[in-house]
Amino acid sequence: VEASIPEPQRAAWTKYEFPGFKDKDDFEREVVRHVETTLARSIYNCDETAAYSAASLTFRDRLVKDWNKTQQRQTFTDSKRIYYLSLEFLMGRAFDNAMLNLGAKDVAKGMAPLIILECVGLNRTNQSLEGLTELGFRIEDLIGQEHDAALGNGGLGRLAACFLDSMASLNYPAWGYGLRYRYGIFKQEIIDGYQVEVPDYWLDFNPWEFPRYDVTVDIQFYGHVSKSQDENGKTVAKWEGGETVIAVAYDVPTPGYDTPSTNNLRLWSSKAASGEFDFQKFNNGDYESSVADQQRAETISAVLYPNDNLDRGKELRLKQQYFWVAASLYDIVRRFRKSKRKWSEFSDQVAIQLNDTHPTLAIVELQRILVDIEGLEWDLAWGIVTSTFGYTNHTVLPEALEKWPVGLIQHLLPRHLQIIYDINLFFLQSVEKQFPDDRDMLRRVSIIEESQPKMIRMAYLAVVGSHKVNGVAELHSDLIQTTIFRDFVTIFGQDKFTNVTNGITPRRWLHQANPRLSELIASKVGGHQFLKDLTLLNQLEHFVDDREFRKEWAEIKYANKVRLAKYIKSTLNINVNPAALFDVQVKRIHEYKRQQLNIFGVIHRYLTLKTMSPEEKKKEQPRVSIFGGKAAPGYWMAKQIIHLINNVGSVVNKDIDIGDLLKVIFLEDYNVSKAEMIIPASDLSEHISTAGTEASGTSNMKFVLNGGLIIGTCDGANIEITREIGQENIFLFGTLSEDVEDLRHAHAYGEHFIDSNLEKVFEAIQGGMFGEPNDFSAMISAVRNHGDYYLVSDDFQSYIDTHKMIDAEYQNQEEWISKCIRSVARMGFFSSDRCINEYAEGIWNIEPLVV
Ligand code: GPQ
Repeated sequence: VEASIPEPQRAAWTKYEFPGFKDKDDFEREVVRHVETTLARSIYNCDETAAYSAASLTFRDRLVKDWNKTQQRQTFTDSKRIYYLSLEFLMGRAFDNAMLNLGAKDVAKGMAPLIILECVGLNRTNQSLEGLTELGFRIEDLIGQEHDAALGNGGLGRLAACFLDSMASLNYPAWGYGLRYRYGIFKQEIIDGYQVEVPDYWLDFNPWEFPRYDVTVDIQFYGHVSKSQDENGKTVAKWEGGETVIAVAYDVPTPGYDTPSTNNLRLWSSKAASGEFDFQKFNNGDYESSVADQQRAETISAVLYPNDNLDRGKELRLKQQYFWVAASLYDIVRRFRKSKRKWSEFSDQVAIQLNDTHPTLAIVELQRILVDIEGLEWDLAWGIVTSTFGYTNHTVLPEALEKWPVGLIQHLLPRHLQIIYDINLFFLQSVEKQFPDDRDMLRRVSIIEESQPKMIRMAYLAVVGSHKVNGVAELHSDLIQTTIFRDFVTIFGQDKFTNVTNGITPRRWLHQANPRLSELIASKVGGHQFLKDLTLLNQLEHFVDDREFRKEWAEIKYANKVRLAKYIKSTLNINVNPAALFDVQVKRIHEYKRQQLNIFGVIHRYLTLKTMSPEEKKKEQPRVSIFGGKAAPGYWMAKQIIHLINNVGSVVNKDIDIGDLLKVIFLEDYNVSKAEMIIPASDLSEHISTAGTEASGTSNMKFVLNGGLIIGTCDGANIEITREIGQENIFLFGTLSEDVEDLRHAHAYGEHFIDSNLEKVFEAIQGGMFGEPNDFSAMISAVRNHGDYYLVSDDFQSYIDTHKMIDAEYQNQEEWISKCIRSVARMGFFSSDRCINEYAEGIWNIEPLVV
């Protein structure tokens, strides 16, 4: 690295290299410096926001050093890099994570009294010891100042964030590429029981991003293609005209845990090519249209589409996709070019992973660059393309599979449409050769769906253009191979398809979210090494019967529940008993995830309690049913579900007959930071999707890792969690995925039985017990009259039976705690480190690079 600095200057550069901070004193000095100079505030009038800012900037300085070193090392060793293309990165907060990953949180904690004292202008000497201790905890308040980076909808976006953490922690040279939305996922407010969406403007002060105004890419849209012959008689295509928008890079350092490796997440922001605005128009008095171009350009990266597991096919979304993909590929190719290697070595240097089909245009764009701009032969280029890309599928739900109208692509990306047609032509020709007698096969696997209008099937394009296709849990990977990609398995062979079961980072989801549990575990398994090798958790099995250990374990869970109870009190003014069983379902609201099944079960519980005598009630297990999650703004049924949950809560929570036996809570605005508080407080969590619909689920892993048990269906990663922790430690119920089709078919032919317990629930709703019955008639009708696609009625009885069993088991706290401890001990498999290592070895062919 040093060799790049000319000899005469080298001494000066190394002599004055920024030292960072080493101890508490250094750290405090840096914080004060940032308050005084960077923020230009007096240390005596700075508030918590400023204190947060200064502390963040101090950590950021440390991070930047590691980040620069990492990038330099990657450049000079010219190592293969993995580029993770994702339209969503649900990062949450960065400050606490940076402190923990740098291993310097204790240094910061030690100085917390200083920050706070100076900042609120208190006199240190007048403070009692108690006050000091109390002030020392205020680091949590500083953490609370940070706005979540909520550039994602749910599991898919959070998975990308966990992957960044693992890739850095494992020292893989990796870049994330995404969009810098000005508005992340909306903030949810609940007003009169209804969801209301509020924009999430999060960029007021964001110390974690670095604008790179010098790193820009011109992105072209619309226009036309002209074809001509070159001197050798070869046809060359030229994409001309149209409009240009500029992509500006914003870089976010992503630190690994206990390693200097700090990778880069590059987010693109859109900006008008014509500079500020059109002065000509402005001077002519046409102010509105003078800013229109600028606004139109900036609109591209303005807002995250708030749909989860749904494709809405909006033109602006397609623009976002191409804008981000083209900027990222330009950047990747530019970096490759610097190495002066031959194009045939491209995939030795570059691996690109497509997080779902959203970045599938990258396949077409790389082919375009190689053929149209670099002049490579089609077949050679296509070989490079397919060996570069890997594609991860995250759903089999038909409404989520992306399709774009041919006409729209023709209009927006005329050259890309031609390339897609050629890719399809060559693909179908090879299929025809392979299966000459199967005409229907061609229709089925064509990238172009011959519908009205014709549509481009992005998942098929992704499969054809990648060398590996993976699902995200075993069941899901089996399902894609037998359903949506079945023909492609026949064509390409089994080897192209694989499974990589999802994982989660134990740094954020245990160490950061549940620090006391992390410390307790560390004290038993030989320190914090388990955070880097989660299989070390298995040593906890030796302590299942250790009385002291169990006691502390239970205390920690209780303390986490108390914290959540306080939060519920402060936000909703509802008292919940921390000794009750906390039963949690937090995730996006979706019919397939079946929050409706849960709330019907809660209503059944309420009705049952209402029929009980005081003596009978005494034997009942008190429960708090906690819900949280956002509905896509246009998803009417999901909003009805939220409404029903809230209405049930407002009836049940003030029913004095019921008291602590049942409380129903809807937590507003579920997000990453709230998850960090809620998950450690759960006794039981619900992962109850209709079998075969939830590709994996990842919060299921987080809940178990934090010492909670699961009620779940045989779906997604629940199945592998069961395999790992043992079926005695999980409450499974419901239809198996292989029976789902038959049941749906049977419903369609009228063989549909709704048992009396569910009938009673429906009657209560329709009788107006929870507000205007018409508000919920569609929900009931979906089950009763419209085929019950999600099999709520089929699974209802076994669901409530299982809950009954859970009540009984929870009363035996000793046995319950044993189950929790054993489960945690067996969760090692679900680290995203394991998952990333599998990608690295099986798909990316990439090695770690220690900085
Ligand atoms: N997932 Cl297709 C999303 O969060 N959003 C989406 O649009 C799609 C999938 C989830 C999926 O529902 C979960 O089962 C997975 O655990 C998660 O992706 C990560 O793979």
